[in-house]
Amino acid sequence: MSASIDEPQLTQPQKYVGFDTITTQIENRLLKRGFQFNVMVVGRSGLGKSTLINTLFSAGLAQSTGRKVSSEPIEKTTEIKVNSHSLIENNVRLNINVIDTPGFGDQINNEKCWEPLVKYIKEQHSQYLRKELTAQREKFIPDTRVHCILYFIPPNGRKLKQLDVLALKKLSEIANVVPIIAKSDSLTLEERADFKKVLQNEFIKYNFNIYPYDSDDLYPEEKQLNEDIKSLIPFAIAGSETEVQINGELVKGRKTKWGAINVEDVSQCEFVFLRDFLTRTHLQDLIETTAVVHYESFRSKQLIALKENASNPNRQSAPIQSQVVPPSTQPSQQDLKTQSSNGNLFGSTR
Ligand SMILES: Nc1nc2c(ncn2[C@@H]2O[C@H](COP(=O)(O)OP(=O)(O)O)[C@@H](O)[C@H]2O)c(=O)[nH]1
Ligand SMILES: [Mg+2]
Repeated sequence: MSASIDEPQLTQPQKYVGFDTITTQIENRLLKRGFQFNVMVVGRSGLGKSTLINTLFSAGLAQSTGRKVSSEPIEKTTEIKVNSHSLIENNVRLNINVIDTPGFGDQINNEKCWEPLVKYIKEQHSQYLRKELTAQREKFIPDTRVHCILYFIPPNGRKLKQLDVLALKKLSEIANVVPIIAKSDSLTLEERADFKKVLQNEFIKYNFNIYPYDSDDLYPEEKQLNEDIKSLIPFAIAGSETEVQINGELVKGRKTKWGAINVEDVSQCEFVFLRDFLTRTHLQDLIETTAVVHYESFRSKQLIALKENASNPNRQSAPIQSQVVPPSTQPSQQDLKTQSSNGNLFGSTR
């Protein structure tokens, strides 16, 4: 027999009790722990991926790992390189993993060059799930799940190439994808607006699941903000790690024979809109959406497969193949034990 519980009555305590400090208590605990943000940059070499990451976080987080001269050999496959950093602003510590993908789209035959990326993303979900399911789980499971993918589109004014269509489709099914027009300083404002329309139509045509998503949980003003952001996507950005003098002021910018561009001037490019979106309005939402939408969908598929396997022992999923494990996430002895005792149940990356 289950007890029925009445609707709670709203009561104001007669004197101050102090439970309203719970928000400060939560804040203090969170501050002690710090925050983790994992961002993946995807796009062909030389599109300014490393430069943008450094411009975004105003720090040297990413080295230019692309080819410097044409005589350097091209990577044979898409590689995955993870760089970890801790940034402090006031008393907030943000741990950032930058996941770079050199070699993406640089081959003569780029067929399936997104596969290592899809595999990496699923691998992080799988690792998290294994840790969650151990008998003695850690109090805080280190989070290596990819919270945001910045997808760089070349500024050529044309429709999407087949490679971009397929990569955007696959990636947006499993992670928060934010497409951007790279090096937009090479376009006039008119060309930029036309190109943005072309791409927005392409996104509709191919029905990409582009972040941010609609949700009934949002307040009207949050819905409005998301609509405004959707009309800006893909952000036409320019990045620069160097400071230049414009009108007597030192600013992050690029100087050419024809003039100078201040990347933080919204009349010249949309870098500031992207930065505000990623850091000031949607940082927490990117992290949360990864957990409650993308990871949750992976988790439920895996657990359903596990149940099916248990009821039908002849059906087996593929064994796990760890292709890339960032240094900070090497599985512990405990994990390895769990992995082998669980057999191959969580390895399927369907
Ligand atoms: N015009 C222009 N050049 C850029 C921009 N961002 C980066 N670059 C330049 O493009 C080259 C490649 O940049 P890098 O960040 O290493 O590209 P990655 O290979 O995608 O990581 C460097 O010479 C950068 O200075 C940009 O927004 N506009
Ligand atoms: Mg680079």
